[in-house]
Amino acid sequence: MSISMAAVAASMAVVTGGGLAVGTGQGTHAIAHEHFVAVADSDTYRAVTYDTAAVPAGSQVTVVSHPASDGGTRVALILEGVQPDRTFGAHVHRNRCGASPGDSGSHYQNVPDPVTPSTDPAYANPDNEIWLDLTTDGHGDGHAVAAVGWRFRAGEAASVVVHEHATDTHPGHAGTAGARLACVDVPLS
Ligand SMILES: [Cu+2]
Repeated sequence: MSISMAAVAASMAVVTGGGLAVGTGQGTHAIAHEHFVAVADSDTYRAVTYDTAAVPAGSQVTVVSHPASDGGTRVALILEGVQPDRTFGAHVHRNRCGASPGDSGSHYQNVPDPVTPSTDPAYANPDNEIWLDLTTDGHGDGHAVAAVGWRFRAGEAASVVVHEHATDTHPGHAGTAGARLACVDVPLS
C-alpha cells in the first residue's frame, strides 16, 4: 500500500510543486511530497531538516491524508533516504514548519488537553493525536499509517514533525519523542 500511495503522491506533487489540499465535502485530502532542505539553506521552511545526520538534506518525505468513509481520517508518512535502521517518532503538529524546531507548535489533539504541555496519556495518545512512528530499513526507508475516528478541525493541523526517538506513552512523558529532527508542511486542514 505504501508504494502505491508514494507513487500517487509523487505524481500529484509534480503537478502542484508543493502540498496539495482538496476539499470534497467529505473532508480534506492532503498530499505533500518534498525533499528535505537543511534549515540554513531553506527560504520557505516547507520541508526542513534540523539534524542532517539523522535526516540528510535531499532525503524525501511523503505525507498523504484522506478522510475515511466511516468519518475518520487516515494519514500515511513515508521517509526515504534518512538514517538507516533507526526508529523515529513522528506526529501531526498544529503549526507550519519554521527556522526554529519549535515553530511547528504542539501536537494536534482531537480533544485538546486543558494542561500544556500535554503529557497526560488521557490526551497524549495515538487515538487523540496522529502518531506516525516508524523504523527505517537498511536503505533509510520507512513508513507508517495512522487511523483515527475523527477529522481535523479547519486550520489547526499544518505539519508533520520527525523526532529523535519513539513516542513515549508514560504519564508525564506521554507524546514526547525527543528532539525535533525535521518538519514538513502538509495542508491537513
Ligand atoms: Cu511531535
